[in-house]
Amino acid sequence: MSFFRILVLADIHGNIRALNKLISILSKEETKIDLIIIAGDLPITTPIRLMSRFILTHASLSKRRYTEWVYKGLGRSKFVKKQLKSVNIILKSFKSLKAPIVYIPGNVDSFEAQELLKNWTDSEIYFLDSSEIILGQLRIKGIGGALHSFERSDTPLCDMEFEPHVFSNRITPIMESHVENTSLLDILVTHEPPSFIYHNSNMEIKGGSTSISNLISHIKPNLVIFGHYHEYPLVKQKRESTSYLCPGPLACYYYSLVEIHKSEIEISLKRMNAFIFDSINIIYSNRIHKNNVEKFFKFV
Ligand SMILES: [Mn+2]
Repeated sequence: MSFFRILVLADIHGNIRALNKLISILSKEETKIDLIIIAGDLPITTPIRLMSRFILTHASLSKRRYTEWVYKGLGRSKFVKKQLKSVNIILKSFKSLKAPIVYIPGNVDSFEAQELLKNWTDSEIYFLDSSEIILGQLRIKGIGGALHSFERSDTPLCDMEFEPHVFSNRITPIMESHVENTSLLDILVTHEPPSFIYHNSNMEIKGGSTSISNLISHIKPNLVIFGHYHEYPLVKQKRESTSYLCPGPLACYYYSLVEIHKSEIEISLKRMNAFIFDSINIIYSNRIHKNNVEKFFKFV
């Protein structure tokens, strides 16, 4: 493999307009993609009609109560239908890039949406969750799901949110089965980030998983890819040790390209202009920090 280009995405959240725009940009530029890696949260989570229905019947716009209603309550069957429909449309759109997809599930992926992704036969998809795959020179390990946020609720609400000890158990098989092989480029893909602290003049946020950080110190991958925290699209590129990439949410028109030349990795973060009336972008974009994230973001 002399030159290899990977399109890296995360947190699509059903934004088909952003995906179609990306596909048309790549084809206009004649940017050939050899592999697509998606770090979770592909299905839609905020279908406008379902959200309106929730607001009408509950007279509230509480994120916690909406999440509970669609995963554990009466909204579930309609929500799952919307998720399946969005997965179908998105996977069909990806086909025009003619590249295999490596997918790991995010916290919002319902069990049903994951089954659809796992059993998809119309194009080449490798579904990784506490498992690995070797594709040419690349060895990719994937861990799906995310840590449950105690600030939001007492118990996990989404299908793929886990208490810390459960999440850590999901990582153990990857930790124990790892065998060093210097002829392969190791990529670790997770939805949850490794343990971090984000600190600027206005705030200090701690997040991520110490179990993922421990895994990274054990396997020393060449590249770690994660998503979930839409706030911090970032690249920390290192020549001799592990590089980190959070491509940012495609829901908000972020994506990333990773180019591998021999064993050199070159990462670039990209952002497209969003459509003005894109409700999915509007819902998520207020969370994004735009100024110099790398400077304030540290892995701990
Ligand atoms: Mn997520």
